[in-house]
Amino acid sequence: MSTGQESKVLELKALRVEDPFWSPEMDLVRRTVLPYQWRTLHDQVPGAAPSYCVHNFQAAARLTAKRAEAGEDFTPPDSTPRGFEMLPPDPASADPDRFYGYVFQDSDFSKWVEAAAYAIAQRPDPELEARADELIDLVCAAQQPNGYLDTYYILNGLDGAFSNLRDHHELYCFGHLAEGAVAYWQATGKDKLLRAACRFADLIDETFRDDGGCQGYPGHEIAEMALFRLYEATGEERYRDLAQRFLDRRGQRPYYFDAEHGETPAAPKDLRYQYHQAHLPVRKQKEAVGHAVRAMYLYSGMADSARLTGDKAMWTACRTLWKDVTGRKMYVTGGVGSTEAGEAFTFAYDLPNDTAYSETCAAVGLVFFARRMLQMEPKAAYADVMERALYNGVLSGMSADGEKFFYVNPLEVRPDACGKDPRKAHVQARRQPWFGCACCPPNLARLVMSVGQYAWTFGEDTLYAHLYLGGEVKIPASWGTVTVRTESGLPREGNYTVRFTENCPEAFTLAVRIPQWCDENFSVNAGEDAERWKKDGYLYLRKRWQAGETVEFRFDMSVRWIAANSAVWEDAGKICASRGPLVYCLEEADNGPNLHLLRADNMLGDMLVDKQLPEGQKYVEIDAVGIRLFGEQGGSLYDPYVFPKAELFTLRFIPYYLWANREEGEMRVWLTAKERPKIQRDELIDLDAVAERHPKEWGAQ
Ligand code: FUB
Ligand code: ZN
Repeated sequence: MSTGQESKVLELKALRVEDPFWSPEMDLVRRTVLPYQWRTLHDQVPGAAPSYCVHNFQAAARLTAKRAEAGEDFTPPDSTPRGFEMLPPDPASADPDRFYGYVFQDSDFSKWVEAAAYAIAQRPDPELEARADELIDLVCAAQQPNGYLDTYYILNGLDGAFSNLRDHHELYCFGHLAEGAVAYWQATGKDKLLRAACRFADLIDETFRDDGGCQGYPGHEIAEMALFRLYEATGEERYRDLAQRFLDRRGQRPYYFDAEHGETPAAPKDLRYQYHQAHLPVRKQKEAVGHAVRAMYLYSGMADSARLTGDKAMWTACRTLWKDVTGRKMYVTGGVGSTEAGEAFTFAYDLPNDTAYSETCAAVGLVFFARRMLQMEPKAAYADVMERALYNGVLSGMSADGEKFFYVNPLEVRPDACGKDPRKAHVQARRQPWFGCACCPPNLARLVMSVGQYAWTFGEDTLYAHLYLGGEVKIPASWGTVTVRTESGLPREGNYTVRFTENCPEAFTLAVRIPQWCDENFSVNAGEDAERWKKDGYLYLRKRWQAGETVEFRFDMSVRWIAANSAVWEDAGKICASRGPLVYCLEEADNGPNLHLLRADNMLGDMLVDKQLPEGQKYVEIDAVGIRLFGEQGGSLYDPYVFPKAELFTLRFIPYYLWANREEGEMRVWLTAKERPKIQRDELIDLDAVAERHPKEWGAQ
């Protein structure tokens, strides 16, 4: 099945980002995050949780060399799988031959190398490339002759390989390895890591064959989308088929994970299946359940499957799941995952702000899912969500100096509660230098460095602009290459310009998304003689463009006050500020303590103020008229109600992604709206009259 509108991701080298907002973010990753992550991989950052990633590869490489010397039957000294190895207090006291850290520690390398690849593709960097090559040599030296490459089992006993697909992460580590390998090959032309990933993929293909092979599938998804990517990069159909096999097996009964662990089967709604999205066959899944990152990666793989295999039922399932995630289970920041228990989805409209999980990786995963949906059908609704997650739930994961990170991204924080309330033990008021489970920072880094591959895709003689980034893109058209340069003022200003640099001998289509947040208030200049139509939130302009021709968009960037669906209990009666793609929040640093006593005024007037953080990030602050209540309700815990005293107050909102870059303090995204005006008893007799007298407040129909 084809939608007839499929589009492709641009080659890494076919795009360059030069953008006042994204270039500094990318430079931050290049200059600070990548070197910092490299040092953490090597356990060289004092005070940060050790990673043991390089340690484990070194130990595995030594063991692999010993095995090669001794012949294949060399047995490591202790081949009993040991379960998770607790981190020793200090890397210096670690046994050099043992595995430490989480079972998925290898993936830290793969994500780092993927981000490094994108950095190199944007701008040659011999030093970074040399570091990457050195690490790649180490990783490849750990690979077994049969292609196996996971240090946990190499060091703890290969006889246990693929024996705990549910909890251990070999297929997850493989997935990240394959993604990193493809990116590095595309960026540098060097295929050493790609060959290693393919050898591992070949072993997995053989191990998991239908006839007589292991019938399992990944406990933590990602291998699916990684295999589709490997297939697209190499053209090797076995990788596509293996990905499809993994998707087809998930949720089939009897449950593989029960058999693997000798557990008694339970009903599909049992959380232990839902956690892995293994409760139902994927085409029958209608609701997002379980671990949010796993879910996002699974749905991304499903969307790839729909596009690359034409599987109609798969596509229908993707659309249904998309609606459930984004229509009922997504925070206004694009974060997903409402509970710390299982890092998971809960139920529709359950979006608590102060206990939110909203893992950075889950927002990253939602961006992956969104881009894949867009590749199937260019609908602005997908890009709106992609943009929401990217500018808010993803970017909030990194500090302005690029040295600290959030794993959990709450929408409301009261710092004293974080340390005292076990229900909020996962919530931090400050970003951390690193994590023992360091999935998020490198995930964020690889996404930021490849943001261009989310901004544009291309179809037949068509360029789609989903996000507004400045830069240059080269698109293959039927007659040759079309090069366009773009400029963007977002998210500060609403201007976006596309300039054609050469004559197009034939008609070519430019399709630009009209963002939901501009409420159709936009102007477009030039391209007047172009054939023009609107479809699914994109404006299409088609003509034989001439060199130098520009198309200029200007989107309305007024402040928008947003309310959540009234089924969201936690947000009832509250509003949140947004401008362009950015969601805003209140911080104690600007508004003083007790943010819970602030109320939005009915007639929020707003003013935009240019600000800059010491790290250089420029942003637009929103100042709006609000009200501060005095928390002087009696002296006892409970007293008779008195109407609260209040004063007018200037509410200062900053972009959510920049919160927690100053002194520690309270933060909240949703603000209680001022109560309705008091009405007289006699007014209640005639509700229509009330509405007439207070049209703004009571919305007379
Ligand atoms: O299990 C690997 C990663 O660690 C997951 O994606 C994150 O949620 C964290 O649990
Ligand atoms: Zn994470």
